[in-house]
Amino acid sequence: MNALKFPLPLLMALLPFTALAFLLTTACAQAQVSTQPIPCGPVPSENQLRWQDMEMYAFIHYSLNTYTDEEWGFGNEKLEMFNPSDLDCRQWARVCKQAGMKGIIFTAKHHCGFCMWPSAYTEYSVKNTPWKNGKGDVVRELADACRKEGLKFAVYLSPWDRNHPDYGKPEYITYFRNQLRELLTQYGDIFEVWFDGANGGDGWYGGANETRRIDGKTYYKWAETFRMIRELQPNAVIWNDGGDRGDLRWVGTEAGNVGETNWSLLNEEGEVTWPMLHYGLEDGDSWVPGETNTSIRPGWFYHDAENAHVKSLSKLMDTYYKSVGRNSTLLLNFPVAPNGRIHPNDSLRGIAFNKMIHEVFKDDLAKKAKISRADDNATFVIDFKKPVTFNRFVAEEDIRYGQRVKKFSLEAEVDGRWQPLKDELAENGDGLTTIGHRRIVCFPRVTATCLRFRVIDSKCNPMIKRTSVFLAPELTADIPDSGEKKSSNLHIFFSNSKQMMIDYDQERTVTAFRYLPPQDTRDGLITHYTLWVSNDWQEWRKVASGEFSNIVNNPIWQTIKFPSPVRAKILRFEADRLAEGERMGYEDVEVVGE
Ligand code: FUL
Repeated sequence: MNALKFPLPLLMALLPFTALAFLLTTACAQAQVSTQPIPCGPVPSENQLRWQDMEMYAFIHYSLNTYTDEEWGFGNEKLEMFNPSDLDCRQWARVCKQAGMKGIIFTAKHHCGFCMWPSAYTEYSVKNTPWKNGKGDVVRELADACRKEGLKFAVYLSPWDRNHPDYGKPEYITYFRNQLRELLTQYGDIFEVWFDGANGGDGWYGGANETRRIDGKTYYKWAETFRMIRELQPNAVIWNDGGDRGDLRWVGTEAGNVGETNWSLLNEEGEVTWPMLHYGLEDGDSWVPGETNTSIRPGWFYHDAENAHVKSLSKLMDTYYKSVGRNSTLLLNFPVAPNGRIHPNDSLRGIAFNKMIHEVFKDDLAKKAKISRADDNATFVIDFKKPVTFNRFVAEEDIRYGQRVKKFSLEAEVDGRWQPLKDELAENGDGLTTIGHRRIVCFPRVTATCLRFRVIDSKCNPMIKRTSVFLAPELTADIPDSGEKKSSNLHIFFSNSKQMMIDYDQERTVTAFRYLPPQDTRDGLITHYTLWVSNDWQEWRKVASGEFSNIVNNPIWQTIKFPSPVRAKILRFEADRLAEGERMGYEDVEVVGE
């Protein structure tokens, strides 16, 4: 038997589970069975391994923004607004569970500073709202609901606080840690702590109403805060998007995908650039796996206007393949509606998503096949014995010993001839790079008698834990909703680099203006705007001005609703601030009328 020429660790590395089980029963294998494989480069901690196995968990965004129709609150929103008629954390937990989520991360405090629990350190919390006469605690209700539904619970605590007077001063860090201590000591086990790096500068700040910029790397003194987390919640993983490296990394986009090449590594020190976030760092010195966060609808918070834009099933499946299927986890957001419940459009779609995942992966076609290792060291041949139709291939590395595989190939034997398969979701080449915890390769249906999986390049000997093959049902293509151009009937021109004129022939009643920013660049992306209307090009009336919150990370359609409908023939859209560059950019605009 060929295999006996190799030491056991190497053999374990090369063989799939089924073959391994066979090998371990042979006399030769028994003699060496206690030998531990040697790790290859950085390896995950127990916490990171447990976290990675969760695969999918939910975000829940709910705060005062839910009542102002905003994505980022300014910090002076009225507490009276928080009085949900039907708040039901059990419903959130049930929906998330049925959607296949293993836990929930809750926005205990978003950037507006409003605390969803009665913190002892601020008056800006549920305790001063009419909801339950100030006796309520959303964090408690959700933590309890999660436990009842068998879900894990975690918290999002925004470092940026647009309400707090001390934000920007050293005193604020004490406040922030006091709040974190409350969350880490009063609500049972927390599986993850989420610190958002966003800071748009301006805020209410106790009435100062000004712009406060901080250095995210030094201001929050993360090392000390991390020590506190390790002590109070030793099993929690830390997600940190600014400053010191946490246990997990952002994947550089909120669109719901990580690179098809995805190393769970980064360097402990030094600058982290966008490609490092998106693809990891092949030679990184630390294990920092990527978490793919995205929302089930365009925004993170609930907006009535998005009820028809909940992501389609095929979009969600695409997200799954580009996150869990690319060695990442999926953190999928469900916003809570003003009544205090997850909207039925989101819950039904979430549940359908989970059903579809089960449908796709219910029958491993490789189970009935004969899996053998060919003469080459890292080649697996899955012999179905008869023609079998499939379109998904899954490989998993035993990441306890590091992430090893750099490149692999897949070939199907059709009518006696081997033909290469390529990842149809790949951005580059054939897309067959890196495996990690789980790699799902999607390709058009093929009917073949054999499938050949070959590790072409690997850091150390590959340790493949499992290989499987599936036939996913075809999903019909989506009709784009917000993707189509809306501006076709408008005359648009620029009177200068930061001023767009929109003329629509005749006077109309206008209720809103919508802006879709450039999609692949920050250059020209408008963060602050002013909007004017006119009927004659002479007299201009200002109808709105403000900020497009979170537009840089999530460049979705932005809607400026007018305080009351206006009659106008021309709109003037001014860019007061750009994320980058000198010239305003747009992908599309829309004038909404009666
Ligand atoms: C972003 C925030 O600014 C958004 O509001 C949201 O919370 C998202 C998850 O992270 O950076």
